[in-house]
Amino acid sequence: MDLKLPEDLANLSELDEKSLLEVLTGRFTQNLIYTYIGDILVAINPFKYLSIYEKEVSERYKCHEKKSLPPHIFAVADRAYQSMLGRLATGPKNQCIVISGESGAGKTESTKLLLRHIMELCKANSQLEQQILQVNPLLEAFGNAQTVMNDNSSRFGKYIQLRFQNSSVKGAKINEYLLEKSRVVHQDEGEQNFHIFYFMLAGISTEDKEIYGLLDPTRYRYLNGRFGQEHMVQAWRVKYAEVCNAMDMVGFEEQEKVDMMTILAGILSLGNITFETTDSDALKVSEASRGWLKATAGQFGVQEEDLLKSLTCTTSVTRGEAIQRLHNQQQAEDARDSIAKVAYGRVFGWIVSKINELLAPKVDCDVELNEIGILDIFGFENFAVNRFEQLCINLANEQLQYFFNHHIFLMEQKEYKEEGITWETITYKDNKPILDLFLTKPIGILSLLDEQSAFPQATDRDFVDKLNSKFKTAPNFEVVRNHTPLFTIVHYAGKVQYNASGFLEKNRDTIPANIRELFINSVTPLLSVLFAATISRTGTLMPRKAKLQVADDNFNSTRKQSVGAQFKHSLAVLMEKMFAAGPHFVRCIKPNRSKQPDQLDSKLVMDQLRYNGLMETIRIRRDGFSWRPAFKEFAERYNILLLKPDLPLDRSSCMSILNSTELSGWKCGSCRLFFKYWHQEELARLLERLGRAALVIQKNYRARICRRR
Ligand code: AD9
Ligand code: MG
Repeated sequence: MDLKLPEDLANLSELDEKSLLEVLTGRFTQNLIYTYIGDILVAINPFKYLSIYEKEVSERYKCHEKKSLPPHIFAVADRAYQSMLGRLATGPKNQCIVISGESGAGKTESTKLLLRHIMELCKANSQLEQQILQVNPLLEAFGNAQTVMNDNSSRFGKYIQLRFQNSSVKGAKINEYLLEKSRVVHQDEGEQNFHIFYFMLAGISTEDKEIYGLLDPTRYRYLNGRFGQEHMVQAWRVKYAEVCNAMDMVGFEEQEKVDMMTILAGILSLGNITFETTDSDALKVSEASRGWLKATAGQFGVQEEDLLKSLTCTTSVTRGEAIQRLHNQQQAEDARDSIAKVAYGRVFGWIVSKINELLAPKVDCDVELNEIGILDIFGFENFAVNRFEQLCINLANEQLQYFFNHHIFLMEQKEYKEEGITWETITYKDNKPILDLFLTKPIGILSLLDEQSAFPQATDRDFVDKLNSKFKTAPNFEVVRNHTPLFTIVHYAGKVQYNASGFLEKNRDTIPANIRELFINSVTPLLSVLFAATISRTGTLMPRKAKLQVADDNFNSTRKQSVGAQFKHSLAVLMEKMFAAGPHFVRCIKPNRSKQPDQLDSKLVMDQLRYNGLMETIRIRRDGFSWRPAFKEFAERYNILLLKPDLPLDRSSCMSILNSTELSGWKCGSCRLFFKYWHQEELARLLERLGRAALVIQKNYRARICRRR
């Protein structure tokens, strides 16, 4: 190992931005994309295949000592797994691996590698292992798309929870967050619709194409009338076969697959329906798209007149009387697009709940299961135009950064203070004020948005005016003077200007009653189930007993929560779970914006190091004590080192234990001990040595007994 290129940045003798960048660049040019900061892994996206993920490598990283092998993503998986089994140290059994980084930095690829290695570690039975591994290609096909930042960008967030009974995996559960449904009907320049549409059109057989009523891909408006060049089509064809295979492996039934594809075909046809006004000012489906109307009705399994009605008018019930209001052209187009979005969103939600059903652990309910969760969300985004989706995505990233800061800086330094450890406080960029700006009640951005969404007459402009008047002096908010409703937020990762057009509508996300009714009456079984049932918070489908509700999406509540409120709630639930688990961090770095191998743009990388607070992280890992067990916790586990299991669980026992070892550099506070991150491994080694010695003694003892006989 080149001494100037340490594997652990916490060992850097000179700590400044320049030397930090030099080390990371030096390592990157030698294809060393992984570097530690103590127990945290920094990963730079290589944008090329590296032969560091083979089976032999994975073997070497099983139950290894951290210092004995170069930094690797497999080592993080190993550490999480060993911690869950209580082999490494004291602390909670449940673990979470938090992967962060901007769009295209490598989070999803890291997630897949982590999953793969954990499956290797627990020697999962082959069927369950395959099912779990096949979840990713399936979710990616339906939930990822090409954006200007990443050709395989996750357009939803996910938390994968692997459930274990002792050391063996018993099942998995996925929570998904905020699929970007608007992509189904609109994509910005240089972007695409969800992968599955292209995979399907490229891979489907001529026969099935006819059955589903699919036509030439370039005819579809929702795909912008474009398809790929031959080499892309080839690759999509392979992907389609993979998706079909994944569905089979996970356990989807044939009819369900057929229904799913038919609904997708229906969405594409629906997008081609256009409207025109007649001489008498009435609205009708344009002559050219009558065929599309017929096709859509067939694919959705609904009556053509019913579909037409739900596109061209709204029915509302006032005092028991149904009143019909005719749409104008814009309203009809909006109705068409909302049908497409809601149908796609429901299919996606259904896939996730189906996966959860199929992968639910099959164990008795009194069996204790432990968990390793892997969080892979959509990375921080800053596009030419940033909409409601970007606001939610960036809020999720703020929340993650806060989680990181809280663990690494806040809790640690608070304990030094409480326990009287001499310590020079390390300051870090606290993003709590930005989180408060979003989440505070009653005047956070999301509450204001809900307040405005509740007024039917309110406009996006009104919302921005409210923001401007409430937050004009807030440090992370900037007023934009423009006739478009714009505002700027200074995020931890940089300034983002948001365009609030469509915010209220997206936040309300209502489905008109007649659209729901249309689908409930569909003869396509899956469609009618999707709309007759609602997907519960636990992800399973629940039959709906109540009569039609005017609006609802994912939750089984009589009053619909707004999208913002739901997202806020699911983030809070997620955080609660994560705060109770042992955390492991992977910080992904994007080396260049052009997605090229072997290119590192120093400014881009430096920006990420700065906003991630990497310098401060190195300092705290170098000088700080990341493992801080209470006396009782420590003595309980390690008094065996003195071969006196009955020692009292107090400070003096801890001192006796520690003085019997050669460990140095630890400190003792008033109620707990303070250790460097590497002490955990040294103690684990001592325990192991003791275990081995005990085995030898046992063996000799048995041999003696046998001889005596
Ligand atoms: V987003 O927030 O979902 O838009 P991610 O998930 O951070 O983003 P992703 O993992 O999708 O990024 O990585 C982007 C691309 O970088 C991948 O499609 C690969 O082509 C490439 N990549 C990332 N990590 C690796 C790796 N370890 N080895 C090789 C990689 N290529
Ligand atoms: Mg991703």
